[in-house]
Amino acid sequence: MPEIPPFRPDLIEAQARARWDEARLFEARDEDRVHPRSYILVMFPYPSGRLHMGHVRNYTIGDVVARHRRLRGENVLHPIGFDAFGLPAENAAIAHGIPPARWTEENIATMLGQLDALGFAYDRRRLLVTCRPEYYRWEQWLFLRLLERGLVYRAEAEVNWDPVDGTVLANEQVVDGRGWRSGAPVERRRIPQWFLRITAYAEELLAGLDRLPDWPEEVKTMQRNWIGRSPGTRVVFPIAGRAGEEVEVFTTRVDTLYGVSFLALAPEHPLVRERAAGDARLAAFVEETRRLALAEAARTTVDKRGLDIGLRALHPLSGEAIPLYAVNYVVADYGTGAVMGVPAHDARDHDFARRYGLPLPRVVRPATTSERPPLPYLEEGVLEASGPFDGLASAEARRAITEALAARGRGRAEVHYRLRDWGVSRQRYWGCPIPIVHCASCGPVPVPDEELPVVLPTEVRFAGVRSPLPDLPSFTDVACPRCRAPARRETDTFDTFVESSWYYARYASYDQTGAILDERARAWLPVTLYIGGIEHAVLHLLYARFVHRALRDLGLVPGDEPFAALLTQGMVLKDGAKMSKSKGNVVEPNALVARYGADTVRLFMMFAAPPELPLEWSDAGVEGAARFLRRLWRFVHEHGGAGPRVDPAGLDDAGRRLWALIERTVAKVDDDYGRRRTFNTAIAALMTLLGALQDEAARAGHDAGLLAYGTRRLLQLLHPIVPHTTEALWARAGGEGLLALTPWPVPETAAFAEGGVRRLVVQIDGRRRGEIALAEDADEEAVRAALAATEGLARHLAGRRIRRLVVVPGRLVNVVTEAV
Ligand code: ANZ
Ligand code: ZN
Repeated sequence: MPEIPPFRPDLIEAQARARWDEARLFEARDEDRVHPRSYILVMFPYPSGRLHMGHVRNYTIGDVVARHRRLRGENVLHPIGFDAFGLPAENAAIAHGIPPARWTEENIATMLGQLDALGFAYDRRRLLVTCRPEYYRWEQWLFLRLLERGLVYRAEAEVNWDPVDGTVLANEQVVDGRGWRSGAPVERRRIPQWFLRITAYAEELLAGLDRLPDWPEEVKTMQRNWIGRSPGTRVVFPIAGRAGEEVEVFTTRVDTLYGVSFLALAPEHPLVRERAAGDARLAAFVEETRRLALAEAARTTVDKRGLDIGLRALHPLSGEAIPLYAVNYVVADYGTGAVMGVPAHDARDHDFARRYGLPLPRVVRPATTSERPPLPYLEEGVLEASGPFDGLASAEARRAITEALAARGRGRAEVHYRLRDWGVSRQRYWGCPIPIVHCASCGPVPVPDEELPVVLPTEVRFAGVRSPLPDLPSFTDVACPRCRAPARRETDTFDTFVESSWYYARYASYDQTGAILDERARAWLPVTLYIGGIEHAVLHLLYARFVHRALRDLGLVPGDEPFAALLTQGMVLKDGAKMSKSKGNVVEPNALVARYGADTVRLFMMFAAPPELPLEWSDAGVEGAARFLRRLWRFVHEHGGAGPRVDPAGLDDAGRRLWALIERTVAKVDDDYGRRRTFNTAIAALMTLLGALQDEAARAGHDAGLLAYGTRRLLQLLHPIVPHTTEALWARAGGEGLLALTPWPVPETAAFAEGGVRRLVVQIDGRRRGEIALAEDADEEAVRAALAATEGLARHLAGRRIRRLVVVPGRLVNVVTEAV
């Protein structure tokens, strides 16, 4: 027996990759109109400088799916890029004086090397880097189109202001309420910023979720809650003694209208501001609550406080006088920024009314019992003490009361959303410049298309935290595009979520210099399967769904949704905790690949857990994966080989059983990689198959042909997971050419036949091309499957369609084909 060469991942992996690269296997074919297309997309990384295990898991899943589909004959688009703008590059520049552009590009080069070393089958021509002008110029172009369509506006919004460094801080730069560099208490300031009108699509974004059956339920629920559709009523309360003035509230429980005992206004409400001007106590209260800058969530848990602002409102139906309070638990930017206080039926109002001794009129009682449950009673029920509406059920009462209000011009039905418009301005340097010029006489003026891109200067010096852009006259000082007077360029840059909201489309038209997208985007989209972390369930995925609709309305992309199916991979854990730098429990992919080779890492990752579940890191598991590959290596070298053709009719019982196992495994693994996406169970089946082949090899009187055939099937099926090792073994197992080019097997169903099996000669277009095994009672579908599954035949059928199929029982299959 010839000596078995040592298993050297470092050598065979580089060799396999060189052969694939030479064959340009992974380039998606834009022109191919014959093969079915699929677009497998993984969430692109931030170029931090190194891959972490979460990336490796995400990208291995994508790679297995992409390779499997390609082997099945699909034309697969599987690209990679970098989400390259963002704060860490700026922080590195501040800390070490390296320009963000250089830091970023160096990291990208390093990470591309790491991705290569893992054997990911990307179409590298399409590499997309969002901080390069050839990418972001189209983002600026898109922003201007949205502006034309009324989907962009400018409004004041609050930012974190560091009074010592004299700059706006990102949320991540505020630590315990203080600036991360200065340590000064951070203030809230209102400044004008740019917004994208995502709320214009709120209803559509919500309804679209019902048409995404291949998205995880969990993600859809999170998006529904984020959008937060809330049907209710707008109610108008006139102000006593002030003709024509009124306070409007939004309520989802207008059935409790007769239980109102006060109106609660946000401290930012115009009426509160007006009253505060002449009331020092009120002014102090407003100032204090505003400084607390309570997030919406916090306002529900805060200790409820308020101040009577000295005005009375009139109940819109009963005419009763109601006090007005400025309170700390109503948010300014939801509904109307004012709430009708119903202490008997709302928990927050209840707390408040108790503290200030306000009445608690009960107006809803349970429908089913005569008991009076304790207050606050939050359920729906039947109305009482509600004038003409007594006895109505809550839902009915809402309709009737809304109608009565509408008839008096005091209200109407309205739908509100929790979703806010998307603030895209960042007062940061390392981002895409917003293509606007501010002119003293014309106001904000769009940069003309011919002047795009507005290039971000990369030769900049950081003196502290502040963005260098506002202090760079070569950037800021421009002529107004409209009136030519001296004007100033916008120095805010885009939120980096803007780049990631449309990159999936640009991969299709990656080299298009004349337009943002072209007909290739229409051909490739939507993404067949999008794979990434659950942490992007809301913002990124919602922004991309919004921008896709905007692109659709510009006629640039097909359909309503960017991602037909979504897979959210589970976290990588170590000792039960998330693997992360801050926890100090990181295993470096680099070091692991250097020690074991990429295939061991890939195999462990895919075997340790199904993709959606958390994966517990285990050194023993990695060792186990390495052992399996060494076992495979030895086995193929000992027993692999061309072997004689299998004659199913000549197999003994044990042989028949092995053959059936081989074919069953083909069917199972295909289903596991495809429909079920349970890569771990596929691997388990393949481990069983290797065991069975080893047993067969040890059995006296085994069939050498069957063993060789089974070994080739094993390598084919393992290939998407451990592509390098199987490629290196393919020739040794009697395979021809590149394994990565060998069509995916189809199970020979004859192997499962209860009765006898016959060998039939196959003639294709008049020539004898080989033989197939068929069950005696095989139907036409089984014949077709057997043709596709048989090594050596598929080649003659590639790119052709079967026009006629004639089976001469027991002897011959005659196939006539035509070109497709
Ligand atoms: C009276 C009432 C009685 C309410 C009752 C609830 C129960 P969602 O589902 O979130 O839309 N609300 C309205 N605007 C608010 C604001 N700016 N800040 C804080 N709370 C606000 O909830 C709508 C309900 O939240 C509204 O219905 C209002 O309180 C409150 F038994 O009005 B309700
Ligand atoms: Zn002007």
